[in-house]
Amino acid sequence: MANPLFDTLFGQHHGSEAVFLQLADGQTVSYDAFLKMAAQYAAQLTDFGLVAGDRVAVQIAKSPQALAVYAACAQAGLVFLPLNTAYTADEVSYFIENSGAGALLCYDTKVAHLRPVAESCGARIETLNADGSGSFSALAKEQPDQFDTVARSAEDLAAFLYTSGTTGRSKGAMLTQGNLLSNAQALKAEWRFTAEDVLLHALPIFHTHGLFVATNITLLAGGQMIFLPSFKLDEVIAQLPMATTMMGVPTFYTRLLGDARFTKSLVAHVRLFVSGSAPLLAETHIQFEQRTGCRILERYGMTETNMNTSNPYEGERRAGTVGFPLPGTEIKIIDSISGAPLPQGEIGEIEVRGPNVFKGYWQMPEKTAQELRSDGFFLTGDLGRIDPDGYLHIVGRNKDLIISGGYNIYPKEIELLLDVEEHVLESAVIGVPHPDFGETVVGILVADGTGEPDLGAIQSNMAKSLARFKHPQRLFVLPELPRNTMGKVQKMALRAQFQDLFSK
Ligand code: MLC
Ligand code: AMP
Repeated sequence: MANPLFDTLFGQHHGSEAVFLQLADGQTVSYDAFLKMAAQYAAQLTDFGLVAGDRVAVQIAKSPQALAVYAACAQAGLVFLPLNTAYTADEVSYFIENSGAGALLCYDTKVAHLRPVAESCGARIETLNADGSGSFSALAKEQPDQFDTVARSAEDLAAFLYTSGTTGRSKGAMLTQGNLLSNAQALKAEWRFTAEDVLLHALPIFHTHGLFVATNITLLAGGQMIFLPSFKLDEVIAQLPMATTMMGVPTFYTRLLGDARFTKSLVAHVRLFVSGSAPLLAETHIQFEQRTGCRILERYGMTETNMNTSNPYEGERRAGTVGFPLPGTEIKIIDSISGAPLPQGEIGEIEVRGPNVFKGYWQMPEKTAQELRSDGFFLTGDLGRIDPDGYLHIVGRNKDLIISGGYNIYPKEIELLLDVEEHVLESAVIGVPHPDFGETVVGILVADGTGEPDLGAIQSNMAKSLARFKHPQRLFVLPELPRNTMGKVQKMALRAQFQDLFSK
């Protein structure tokens, strides 16, 4: 096959008048119209001088046009690099520099901030706004709506997704065409997706969940998506009666359960609800079944690995577990110090191997070697155990990571900024339970003895560098941080101290 990802997901729909996207305002986009737009975008990106393997960074709102840029990259053999729309110009600058992107697409409102960095890196910068307007789409309109698909192999790169690290520096996870395609094929079969399916899509499309899991499966099956710009409760409730499937992070489901309009009859046509990206409380799973008669299907994945495990479509969906390895994927539970596999039932670090596992971190061979073993197993940093029936339970994390509303936040990145604030000697950032987001960010500061840290000024400084969802919701000053005999900060003790801060 000339280009496995494009041909299998997109190319199969050439000429099809079937609906691909239903928008909130009632408009629809057919597969054919979508592919014509993608062909124009592919031609335009190629006209910028980009060639196969070049990176295209995008920080744009969720829209059919934004999704067409993904399709265009696949068709032109370019590497799609989507960025969270909440990232500040500082954050985006790092991704552009680090990836060596050849082009950056952003909103009209951000172009002035981002132009200097794009130009200093030699990246072409154009705009694409939420309504589809912008300099990029204006140029692309002049292009032919047919494009000769660029030949690629399953081993070639299709996307870079940046994931933060415990050192505070983000790493570009390199995903191949084969990674994405094999995972979409496994999930389509496991979750029984067909052309009859209508997926309610309210996730962002700059992460694995909304971009690959939801979109690639729908494309493969030839189904439709109700494509909402974001998760807004009223809109989701209005659209649910038209859907057959929905995917979301746990916050989606707890918010739905908090609304009296969310009833069994509202979701009578929905055959499948999928949850992932963060732990779904067993309590939410049970309440959901009591309210709707449906059992949420929980699965487990990562940016680096796509999806690894899933509860069964048929058979028991066990609350508090993430099910079984997907076909072709292997899971091992190991002792994180010795690396030796542990006996069944014991808690250890989860390792995963399979066609879904990424190629490594962009230009970080040492980091790659630490996490991706030579035998192909990837160290997830998650702690788990396998029960006697083979279900994987995720019991914690071996990595210092907070997951807030499905977004990953690495404390180190925030601590590095807090540590250089005036009158701050040191800091520790922790995740504490939060009724809406699952976990949220709290910063603990120790003063340096020269004066009191100004918490208001510190919060505004955070806003200059960090996306809003990473900002500490609360800051506290303590006389000292709890440490063990080795001098290591005891975050467990801090989490215990602040665990009830946001309790209902
Ligand atoms: C928004 N805000 C958040 C937040 N999202 N704060 C903490 N955590 C979050 N996740 C802040 C905003 O900055 C704003 O702050 C306020 O909340 C309201 O903003 P909003 O835009 O109205 O947010 P809301 O609609 O409430 O969004 C919450 C959400 C959204 C849960 C719907 O975050 C979301 O769609 N999350 C999904 C993330 C996801 O797709 N993860 C998949 C990763 S892939 P203020 O103070 O200005 O009001 C992955 C692999 C795998 O993990 O296994 O899937
Ligand atoms: P990301 O790097 O954003 O892809 O986030 C991946 C991390 O999300 C994993 O390493 C897990 O810690 C977490 N995660 C994903 N799915 C689940 C789940 N179903 N239950 C618990 N944690 C999950």
